[in-house]
Amino acid sequence: MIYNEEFETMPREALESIQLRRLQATVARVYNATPFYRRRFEEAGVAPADIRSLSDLQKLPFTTKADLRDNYPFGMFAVPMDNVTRIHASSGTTGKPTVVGYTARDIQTWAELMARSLMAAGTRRDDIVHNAYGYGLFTGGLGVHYGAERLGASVIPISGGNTKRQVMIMKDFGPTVLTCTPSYALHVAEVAGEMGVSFRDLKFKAGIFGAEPWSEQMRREIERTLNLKAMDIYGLSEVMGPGVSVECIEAQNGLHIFEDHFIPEIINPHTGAVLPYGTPGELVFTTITKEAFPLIRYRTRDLSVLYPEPCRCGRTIVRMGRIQGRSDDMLIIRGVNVFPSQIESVIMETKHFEPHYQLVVERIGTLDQLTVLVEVNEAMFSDEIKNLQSIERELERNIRETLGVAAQVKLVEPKGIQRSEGKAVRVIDKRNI
Ligand code: DLL
Repeated sequence: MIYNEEFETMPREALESIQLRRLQATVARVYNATPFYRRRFEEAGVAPADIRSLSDLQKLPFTTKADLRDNYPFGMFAVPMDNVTRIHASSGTTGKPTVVGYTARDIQTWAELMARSLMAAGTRRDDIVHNAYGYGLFTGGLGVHYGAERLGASVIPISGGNTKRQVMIMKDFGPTVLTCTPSYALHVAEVAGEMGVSFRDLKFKAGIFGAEPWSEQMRREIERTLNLKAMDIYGLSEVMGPGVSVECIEAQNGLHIFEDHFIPEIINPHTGAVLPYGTPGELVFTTITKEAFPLIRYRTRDLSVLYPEPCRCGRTIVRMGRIQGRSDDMLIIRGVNVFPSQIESVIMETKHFEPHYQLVVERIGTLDQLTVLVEVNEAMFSDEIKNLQSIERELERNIRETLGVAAQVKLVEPKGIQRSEGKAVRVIDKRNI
């Protein structure tokens, strides 16, 4: 089902003419309201009047996370503070958070796009949404919350954490849609198991998971253990929060980007050159309706690919492939580039393992050493040492053969890897310490 038929299934030509009009308005607005953009545009020798077609977008300079940091906290807002009704922030791994602002209208737009997302992923008005994304500065909790309300579903604002209580509420309230990070979904399932509660007896039909990278193999594992259909939702605070793109339940073939609000591009992360549809690279977004915090050509660092063909669900908006990793997550181990999600795929394809792992990178002398910590279950852990060792060697071989990288595998006892209530920590990089 489609929440906003008009905009989600609009003929491309009509959509593109709306995009151009909105882009021109946004560019004029940021040029006049935000000294940062005026300076940047002047440096690039471009003025709002130069944007005459959508391809002129390429004349505009990129915006990066460093620009946001330099203007911390509110320097890039394009409206006076008395028009800002909400502030969110995303905690970076280092230093200050990235701060974003919303006007009342921005919040309305976000609610609409989240309503579209939830419906695309299979949510209906009579569903009960168990929303275990964190409420607070993180955009996940409140983003889903407003969307579920806009759609007319019932929302349980449980937030993350206190997992046993979550399981009790799942049993008693009978929610039908679960929203949280994929890693937390697995953790909830594990705690439910310990409490003697099976997901087969719960009422979930779908889970709408995002906010962290996850592989196709992880999706299958979640679908198996939680007995629901696992849908992928993408977004980032800077651009809005969750609801920038989402899979549709009909085709589940890439994530539909709400192009009447965001213009996506894919660029070569090294040269900045715009790449054609179908070529993988770094996702760049320009927001064309946001008021408080418009972003021009924001480099997300997320790696994906765009597919323009219309989907059989009827949506005409472009689709992006599952996020393949972040360019700044890429590990270079003795010259070989690897993304944590690729290791995850190999782990999940090798039998024996629990879906809990962590990658540790160390520098020994001048060489990087990658250690893969993977959990095994109770039964296996009490197995003979030599069997465990042969399982370790098997995974090492699979990683080497699939990714061409030498890793050391260490099996970890059950629960040996820390569980997350939000975004899982998959990589521990000891090289900078
Ligand atoms: O994680 C917003 C969100 C909340 C998305 C709930 C989906 C669900 P940030 O905290 O700013 O915002 O983190 C954004 O998370 O640049 C990606 O690297 C990663 N990410 C988000 N969704 C996905 C996904 C939210 N479906 C950063 N797959 C982004 C892979 C994702 N990575």
